[in-house]
Amino acid sequence: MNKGTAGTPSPDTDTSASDAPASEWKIRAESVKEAFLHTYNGYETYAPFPSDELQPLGNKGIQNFNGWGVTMVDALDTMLLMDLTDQYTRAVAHVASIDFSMPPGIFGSFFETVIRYLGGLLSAYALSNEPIMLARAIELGEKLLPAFGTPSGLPASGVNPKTGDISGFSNVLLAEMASCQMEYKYLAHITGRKEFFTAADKVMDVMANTQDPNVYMWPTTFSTTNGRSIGSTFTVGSLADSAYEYLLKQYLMSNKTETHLAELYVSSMNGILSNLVYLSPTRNLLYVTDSYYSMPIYPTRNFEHLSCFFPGLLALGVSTLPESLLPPAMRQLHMWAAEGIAHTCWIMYADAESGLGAEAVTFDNGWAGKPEKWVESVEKWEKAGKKGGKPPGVMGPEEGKPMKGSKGKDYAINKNTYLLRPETLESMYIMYRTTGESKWRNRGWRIWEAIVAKTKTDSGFATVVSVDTEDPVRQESLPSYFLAETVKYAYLLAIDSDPFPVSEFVFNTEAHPFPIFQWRDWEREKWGMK
Ligand code: DMJ
Repeated sequence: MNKGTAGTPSPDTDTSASDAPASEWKIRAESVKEAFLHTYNGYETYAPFPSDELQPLGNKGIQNFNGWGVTMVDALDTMLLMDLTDQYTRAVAHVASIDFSMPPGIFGSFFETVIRYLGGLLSAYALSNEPIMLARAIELGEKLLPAFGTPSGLPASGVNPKTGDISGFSNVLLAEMASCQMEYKYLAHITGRKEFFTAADKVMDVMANTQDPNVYMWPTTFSTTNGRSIGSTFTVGSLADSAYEYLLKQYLMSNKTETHLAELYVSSMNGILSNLVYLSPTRNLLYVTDSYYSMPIYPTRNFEHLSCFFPGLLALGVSTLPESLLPPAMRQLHMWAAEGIAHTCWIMYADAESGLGAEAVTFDNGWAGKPEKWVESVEKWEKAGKKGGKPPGVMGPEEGKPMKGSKGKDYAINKNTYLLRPETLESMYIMYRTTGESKWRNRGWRIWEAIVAKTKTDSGFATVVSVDTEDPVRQESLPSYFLAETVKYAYLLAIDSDPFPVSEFVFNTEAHPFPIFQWRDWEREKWGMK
């Protein structure tokens, strides 16, 4: 029995006022490590390399991400973090033997291959200095480069690493095109090879030239033929998410030198806060949503689990950006939004009968019209004398309690699954590490307890349906990001000191830590860096 996770989870308890002693956190960290081992043993036993993922009910392997052992590669740095030497040693041998090929006519997802495989190899290299990790990362980076061979230079959605053929019907999603820069730039830096830098950085030029002048965001789809946006909606969730994340993170990874990207980050965050953030009608829950295409923007009120990385991103920006890029009033607004939305992300779990957050909900403002934008509510609150010290949507200690039952919650679940996703734990971790407030650590821990109680199987963990019931039904799926991200964030929350402080590391969107580095003068000059 995992000591730290025994018993029924009680995610509906607001534990913000209490904290466990250090000895208890030690036990909790050990229990997360046991959860990793339980799952990885299941993978090694029933879905051995090069299986991609374990099917956690039937105890079989499945090839769903190129057939190169994605669970193993995605989990390399978690093994290093947890000092799992035996597992890592076996994995090194597997990495050496991966056959990065694919039959002609088959295409791997450029985005997934970059964030999971390339990101996994690169961070394993950064943490272990193991030469084979770098050798395989270089090989994979080269094999994926043909993706950029479109007329616009935007990467194609799919690529065959053996033939170099590309696919994707001339369209690419915002997240797909703008979430390869950390990986390719770090690869460029450690190899000294310009082609890795220029291919990825060209996408940033397109971003700079296509930011919508009204809302300071980017639509979700682009043409790889002419480099223009063709999407019709704005969102920070699915299809877009990590594009916004990588703007800040490239700046941080380059030791705060790629300032033009930080500027794009700040203006786009302001655009999101001004256009996509709303309050629920009675509970004052702050949420970020998507827009139907219309000017001015009309909110769908859809709120996705995927968007729960957003409060953590805002908090990371607040804790790292200098005043010249994020002046005090703006910084305060970003932090309020981070606090308010992180609270709502936690509430999604704490409200649910299972203790697990739904994949997506729809907020109902109770009237047919357009809800008031949060920034307008903040303005009114300021004009009225800043009652209570915190604006609407940012909860004081006695506010914003979880609720059970189907009535009065201000939202209805529209996708009733929990897919073992990491975003809320990620934000709890960043909120805790950047603010030092233990309520985020405690809330994250309650979430982790619910995950263990409701999704564990004999061989691993499983995605579930019906999070609004006490006993959600387990499904035949265990995505590789569970070991790469969800388990890693739970562990990082539980251990005492952070091995990846924001002053030294930046995570890619698959939670692979990359070290912060300084571009050398010759790189800046020869590669024509801004
Ligand atoms: C992960 O693969 C990455 O975090 C990605 O950016 C989007 N979400 C999934 C996990 O939910």
